[in-house]
Amino acid sequence: MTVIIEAKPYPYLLSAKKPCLLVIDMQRDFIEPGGFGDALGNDVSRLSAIIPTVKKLIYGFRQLHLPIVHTRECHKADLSDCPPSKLNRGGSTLKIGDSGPMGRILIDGEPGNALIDELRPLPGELEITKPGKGSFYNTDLHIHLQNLQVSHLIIAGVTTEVCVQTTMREANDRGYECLLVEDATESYFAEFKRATLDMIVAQGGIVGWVANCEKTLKGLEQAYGQ
Ligand code: C5J
Repeated sequence: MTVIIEAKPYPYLLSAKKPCLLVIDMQRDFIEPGGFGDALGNDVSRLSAIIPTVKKLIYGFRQLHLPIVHTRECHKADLSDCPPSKLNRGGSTLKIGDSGPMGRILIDGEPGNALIDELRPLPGELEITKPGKGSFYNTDLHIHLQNLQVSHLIIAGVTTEVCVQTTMREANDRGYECLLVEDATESYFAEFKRATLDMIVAQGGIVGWVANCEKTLKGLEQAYGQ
Protein backbone atom coordinates (compact mmCIF):
# COMPACT_ATOMS: atom_id res chain seq x y z
CA MET A 1 0.00 0.00 0.00
CA THR A 2 1.33 3.44 -0.88
CA VAL A 3 -0.09 6.42 0.96
CA ILE A 4 0.54 9.93 -0.17
CA ILE A 5 0.32 12.99 2.05
CA GLU A 6 0.31 16.30 0.23
CA ALA A 7 3.40 17.95 1.68
CA LYS A 8 6.34 20.27 1.06
CA PRO A 9 8.77 20.00 -0.69
CA TYR A 10 6.96 17.13 -2.51
CA PRO A 11 4.44 14.38 -1.62
CA TYR A 12 5.30 12.28 1.45
CA LEU A 13 5.04 8.56 0.77
CA LEU A 14 4.25 6.05 3.47
CA SER A 15 5.35 2.46 3.11
CA ALA A 16 3.36 -0.61 4.16
CA LYS A 17 4.76 -0.11 7.66
CA LYS A 18 2.68 1.95 10.06
CA PRO A 19 3.81 5.48 10.90
CA CYS A 20 4.27 6.62 14.49
CA LEU A 21 3.20 9.98 15.90
CA LEU A 22 5.93 11.60 18.03
CA VAL A 23 4.56 14.34 20.30
CA ILE A 24 7.44 16.36 21.70
CA ASP A 25 7.49 18.02 25.14
CA MET A 26 3.88 19.19 25.43
CA GLN A 27 4.58 19.68 29.14
CA ARG A 28 3.49 22.33 31.63
CA ASP A 29 7.08 23.65 31.98
CA PHE A 30 6.96 25.08 28.47
CA ILE A 31 3.27 25.76 27.93
CA GLU A 32 1.79 27.07 31.17
CA PRO A 33 2.45 30.35 33.02
CA GLY A 34 4.86 29.80 35.92
CA GLY A 35 6.92 27.20 34.11
CA PHE A 36 10.46 27.21 32.75
CA GLY A 37 9.48 28.85 29.44
CA ASP A 38 7.71 31.64 31.29
CA ALA A 39 10.69 32.09 33.66
CA LEU A 40 12.92 32.61 30.64
CA GLY A 41 10.71 35.53 29.63
CA ASN A 42 8.75 33.86 26.83
CA ASP A 43 5.12 34.39 25.82
CA VAL A 44 3.75 30.90 26.55
CA SER A 45 0.35 31.66 25.00
CA ARG A 46 1.93 31.19 21.56
CA LEU A 47 2.52 27.54 22.47
CA SER A 48 -0.85 26.85 24.11
CA ALA A 49 -2.54 27.96 20.87
CA ILE A 50 -1.57 24.68 19.14
CA ILE A 51 -3.14 22.42 21.80
CA PRO A 52 -6.41 21.83 19.84
CA THR A 53 -4.49 20.87 16.68
CA VAL A 54 -2.13 18.51 18.52
CA LYS A 55 -5.18 17.00 20.23
CA LYS A 56 -6.84 16.45 16.84
CA LEU A 57 -3.72 14.75 15.52
CA ILE A 58 -3.45 12.48 18.56
CA TYR A 59 -7.16 11.65 18.32
CA GLY A 60 -6.73 10.80 14.62
CA PHE A 61 -3.87 8.39 15.38
CA ARG A 62 -5.88 6.79 18.20
CA GLN A 63 -8.89 6.31 15.93
CA LEU A 64 -6.66 4.62 13.34
CA HIS A 65 -4.89 2.46 15.96
CA LEU A 66 -1.50 3.87 14.97
CA PRO A 67 1.30 4.11 17.56
CA ILE A 68 1.92 7.31 19.53
CA VAL A 69 5.02 8.25 21.55
CA HIS A 70 5.08 11.29 23.86
CA THR A 71 8.31 12.85 25.12
CA ARG A 72 9.04 14.98 28.16
CA GLU A 73 12.25 16.96 28.77
CA CYS A 74 13.38 16.44 32.35
CA HIS A 75 16.21 15.59 34.72
CA LYS A 76 16.74 13.39 37.76
CA ALA A 77 16.15 15.07 41.14
CA ASP A 78 19.91 14.99 41.88
CA LEU A 79 20.62 16.63 38.48
CA SER A 80 23.23 13.95 37.73
CA ASP A 81 21.97 13.83 34.12
CA CYS A 82 22.15 17.60 33.61
CA PRO A 83 25.55 18.84 32.43
CA PRO A 84 26.79 22.11 34.00
CA SER A 85 26.69 23.70 30.56
CA LYS A 86 22.91 23.19 30.44
CA LEU A 87 22.33 23.92 34.12
CA ASN A 88 24.06 27.30 34.04
CA ARG A 89 22.76 28.47 30.67
CA GLY A 90 20.46 31.46 30.47
CA GLY A 91 21.17 33.39 33.63
CA SER A 92 17.44 33.63 34.39
CA THR A 93 15.99 34.00 37.85
CA LEU A 94 14.89 30.36 37.76
CA LYS A 95 17.30 27.63 36.71
CA ILE A 96 16.79 23.88 36.15
CA GLY A 97 16.24 22.26 39.56
CA ASP A 98 15.19 25.49 41.30
CA SER A 99 11.79 25.67 42.99
CA GLY A 100 9.17 27.53 40.98
CA PRO A 101 5.40 27.97 41.18
CA MET A 102 4.88 24.42 39.81
CA GLY A 103 7.64 22.66 41.74
CA ARG A 104 11.28 22.17 40.76
CA ILE A 105 11.94 23.31 37.21
CA LEU A 106 12.35 20.49 34.64
CA ILE A 107 12.63 17.79 37.31
CA ASP A 108 10.99 14.43 36.64
CA GLY A 109 7.89 13.91 38.76
CA GLU A 110 7.34 17.57 39.69
CA PRO A 111 3.86 18.99 38.91
CA GLY A 112 5.23 21.40 36.30
CA ASN A 113 7.01 18.62 34.47
CA ALA A 114 3.84 16.70 33.65
CA LEU A 115 2.41 16.63 30.17
CA ILE A 116 -0.51 19.06 29.97
CA ASP A 117 -3.87 17.64 31.05
CA GLU A 118 -5.44 18.01 27.60
CA LEU A 119 -2.81 15.74 26.00
CA ARG A 120 -2.29 13.05 28.65
CA PRO A 121 -1.15 9.76 27.09
CA LEU A 122 -3.57 6.84 27.20
CA PRO A 123 -2.47 3.44 28.54
CA GLY A 124 -0.40 1.76 25.85
CA GLU A 125 1.07 5.01 24.56
CA LEU A 126 4.74 5.37 25.36
CA GLU A 127 6.01 8.34 27.40
CA ILE A 128 9.75 8.86 27.04
CA THR A 129 11.74 11.08 29.40
CA LYS A 130 14.71 12.81 27.82
CA PRO A 131 17.55 14.84 29.37
CA GLY A 132 18.51 16.58 26.13
CA LYS A 133 16.85 18.60 23.42
CA GLY A 134 16.86 15.69 20.99
CA SER A 135 14.54 12.77 21.77
CA PHE A 136 17.15 10.14 20.83
CA TYR A 137 20.01 11.34 23.04
CA ASN A 138 20.27 9.15 26.16
CA THR A 139 16.85 7.51 25.64
CA ASP A 140 15.48 4.17 24.37
CA LEU A 141 13.39 5.82 21.66
CA HIS A 142 15.28 4.26 18.73
CA ILE A 143 14.96 0.77 20.26
CA HIS A 144 11.22 1.25 20.86
CA LEU A 145 10.67 2.47 17.30
CA GLN A 146 12.66 -0.45 15.90
CA ASN A 147 10.59 -2.89 17.98
CA LEU A 148 7.46 -1.29 16.54
CA GLN A 149 9.03 -1.58 13.06
CA VAL A 150 8.49 2.12 12.51
CA SER A 151 10.28 3.80 9.60
CA HIS A 152 8.08 6.90 9.26
CA LEU A 153 7.65 9.55 11.96
CA ILE A 154 4.92 12.18 12.03
CA ILE A 155 6.15 14.89 14.41
CA ALA A 156 4.36 17.50 16.54
CA GLY A 157 5.15 19.51 19.67
CA VAL A 158 7.36 22.27 21.02
CA THR A 159 9.48 24.16 20.49
CA THR A 160 9.91 24.03 16.72
CA GLU A 161 13.51 25.21 16.49
CA VAL A 162 14.79 23.54 19.66
CA CYS A 163 13.55 20.08 20.71
CA VAL A 164 11.45 19.45 17.60
CA GLN A 165 14.14 20.37 15.09
CA THR A 166 16.89 18.61 17.08
CA THR A 167 14.79 15.45 17.25
CA MET A 168 13.93 15.59 13.56
CA ARG A 169 17.59 15.89 12.62
CA GLU A 170 18.52 13.01 14.95
CA ALA A 171 15.72 10.90 13.42
CA ASN A 172 16.73 11.81 9.87
CA ASP A 173 20.31 10.70 10.55
CA ARG A 174 18.98 7.38 11.89
CA GLY A 175 17.08 6.71 8.68
CA TYR A 176 13.54 7.73 9.64
CA GLU A 177 11.36 9.47 7.06
CA CYS A 178 10.09 12.48 9.02
CA LEU A 179 7.12 14.75 8.45
CA LEU A 180 6.58 17.77 10.70
CA VAL A 181 2.96 18.90 11.12
CA GLU A 182 3.31 22.66 10.75
CA ASP A 183 0.19 23.73 12.66
CA ALA A 184 0.91 21.24 15.47
CA THR A 185 4.27 22.74 16.35
CA GLU A 186 5.16 26.18 17.71
CA SER A 187 7.96 28.40 18.87
CA TYR A 188 8.10 31.34 21.27
CA PHE A 189 9.46 33.20 18.22
CA ALA A 190 7.37 33.28 15.03
CA GLU A 191 10.43 33.94 12.85
CA PHE A 192 12.30 30.94 14.29
CA LYS A 193 9.38 28.63 13.45
CA ARG A 194 9.22 29.98 9.91
CA ALA A 195 12.97 29.59 9.43
CA THR A 196 12.92 26.04 10.81
CA LEU A 197 10.15 24.94 8.45
CA ASP A 198 12.09 26.47 5.55
CA MET A 199 15.31 24.72 6.62
CA ILE A 200 13.61 21.33 6.85
CA VAL A 201 12.22 21.36 3.32
CA ALA A 202 15.17 23.13 1.67
CA GLN A 203 17.43 21.26 -0.76
CA GLY A 204 14.78 18.69 -1.64
CA GLY A 205 13.75 17.96 1.93
CA ILE A 206 17.19 17.71 3.49
CA VAL A 207 15.66 17.03 6.92
CA GLY A 208 12.19 15.85 5.83
CA TRP A 209 8.73 17.04 4.94
CA VAL A 210 6.18 19.57 6.24
CA ALA A 211 2.37 19.32 5.94
CA ASN A 212 -0.63 20.63 7.84
CA CYS A 213 -2.77 18.57 10.19
CA GLU A 214 -5.74 18.32 7.83
CA LYS A 215 -3.69 16.94 4.94
CA THR A 216 -1.77 14.59 7.23
CA LEU A 217 -4.94 13.11 8.72
CA LYS A 218 -6.60 12.90 5.30
CA GLY A 219 -3.71 10.80 3.94
CA LEU A 220 -3.65 8.55 7.00
CA GLU A 221 -7.42 8.05 6.97
CA GLN A 222 -7.29 7.05 3.30
CA ALA A 223 -4.69 4.44 4.13
CA TYR A 224 -5.77 3.10 7.49
CA GLY A 225 -9.45 4.07 7.85
CA GLN A 226 -12.20 1.49 7.45
C1 C5J B 1 13.44 23.96 25.15
C2 C5J B 1 12.08 22.32 24.04
N1 C5J B 1 13.07 24.94 24.33
N2 C5J B 1 11.20 21.35 24.28
N3 C5J B 1 12.88 22.73 25.07
O1 C5J B 1 14.27 24.17 26.01
O2 C5J B 1 12.13 22.84 22.94
